[in-house]
Amino acid sequence: MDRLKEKFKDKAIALFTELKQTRKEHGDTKVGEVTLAQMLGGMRGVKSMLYETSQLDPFEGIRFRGYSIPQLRKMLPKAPGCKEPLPEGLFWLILVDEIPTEEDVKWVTEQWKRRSVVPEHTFKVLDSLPVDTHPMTQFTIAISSMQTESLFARRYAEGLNKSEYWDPVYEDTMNLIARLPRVAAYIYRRTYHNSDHINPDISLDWAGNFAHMLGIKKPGFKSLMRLYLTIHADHEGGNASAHTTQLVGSTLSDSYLSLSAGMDALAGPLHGLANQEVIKWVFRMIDTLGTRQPTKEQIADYVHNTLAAGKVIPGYGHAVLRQPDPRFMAQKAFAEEYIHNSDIVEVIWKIFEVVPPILKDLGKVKNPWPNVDAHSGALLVHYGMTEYSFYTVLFGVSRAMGVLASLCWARALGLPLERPKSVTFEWVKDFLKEEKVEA
Ligand code: CMX
Repeated sequence: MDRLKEKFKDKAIALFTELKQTRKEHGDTKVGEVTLAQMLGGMRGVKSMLYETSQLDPFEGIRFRGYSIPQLRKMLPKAPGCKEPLPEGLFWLILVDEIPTEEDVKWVTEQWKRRSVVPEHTFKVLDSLPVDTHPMTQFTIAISSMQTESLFARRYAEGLNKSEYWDPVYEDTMNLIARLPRVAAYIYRRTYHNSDHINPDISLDWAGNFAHMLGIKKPGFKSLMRLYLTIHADHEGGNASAHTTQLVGSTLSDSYLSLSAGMDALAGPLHGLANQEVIKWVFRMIDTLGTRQPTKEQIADYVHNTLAAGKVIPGYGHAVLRQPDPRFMAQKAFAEEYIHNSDIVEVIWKIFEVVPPILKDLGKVKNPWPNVDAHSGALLVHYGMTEYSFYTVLFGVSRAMGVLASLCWARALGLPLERPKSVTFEWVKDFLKEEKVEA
């Protein structure tokens, strides 16, 4: 058994035992109540999932196994000559709740290299799609097409004991994460570069090799990819991509099918697709105003026009956060350190000054601050990746680490099929009538 799997197994057995005992002793303890507003309002704040790998605080933002992004930028191992963390280290941390050593991270890099061969039929499936198919659609199709490789599906069909589910889910997870950069780069090169594909460079780490296969040569892009793929990985369990992966996985669909479903959720404009919507909105603003250096007054007018047209300001607001997203701030810090004299980055920073007071004035927006998607596009444009329809695929490659590590935990802890209760509006009205009578 490999070293990461062994560690995971030990931790999983310990938590499984503790969880079982806790449920037995405290199963009837209430952890909260659900109001009608929560039921009709997208279940905000309803505590109803167990999800081990990260936790979100409205004011502090994300913590991966207790560590903030600034802490991880310092603590996680790095590639030679690069100041940004290696995503391999984040995966190790969220899977087994330990900061990895340099050696651990090198081991993950090697593992993912060895497991990175994409089945030939996946390339054929992609090549059969119209080239203007949205990259996120290509991505989810490619992930589903690799399901032919699922060890979990094969071993389940052979009659797997449920105490062993976690084992092939771990194997599928490692294989799938290893293959995603090649799949994503293939989609990018076929869609925007006439299928002029670039072979992997096996001397590089997971994110560095991804940057290489995308074909973006500007110095600093590999560092950006290492940071980008680290900070987008996980955002606790209730967000749409994580929850979808967990829900589909709870039916014992394998890692491939579960991730593909999660990526379908990420592809919506209120979730991951917002990163493409932000830059599209910024480009349109620049075109409409006829300048790459708009004033704050011009931006404010444009924001008011967007709102008056009944649209949201992409990249702003959040279902949980109530402060500027630390993932936004990490990207801003990256730009302050490495990017000088970029019109597009300056525009993002001016928007950051202009939008929050306008959204606050609306009186209904609970969080007027930028989220992760408000900054990422400007960084990518700076390095030469202007094809914004691809941006959500980058988010997806990273998010796979969080949601699949959590899927390993879900199977190791024996979490059951998810099946919440729904009611009709008729039921709600009857319930309210009865409540009134009793009061
Ligand atoms: N621009 C304009 N209006 C906004 C807004 C924004 N950026 N954010 C919220 N609002 C509006 C909502 O549409 C809602 O209006 P109605 O009552 O008329 O329907 C009202 O403010 C209250 O919404 P909320 O409780 O503050 O926010 P929600 O939890 O319902 O929604 C989110 C959160 C992210 C969907 C929302 O803020 C939004 O649409 N933002 C823009 C899209 C975006 O950036 N999404 C990416 C999120 C991060 C990610 O998942 O990647």
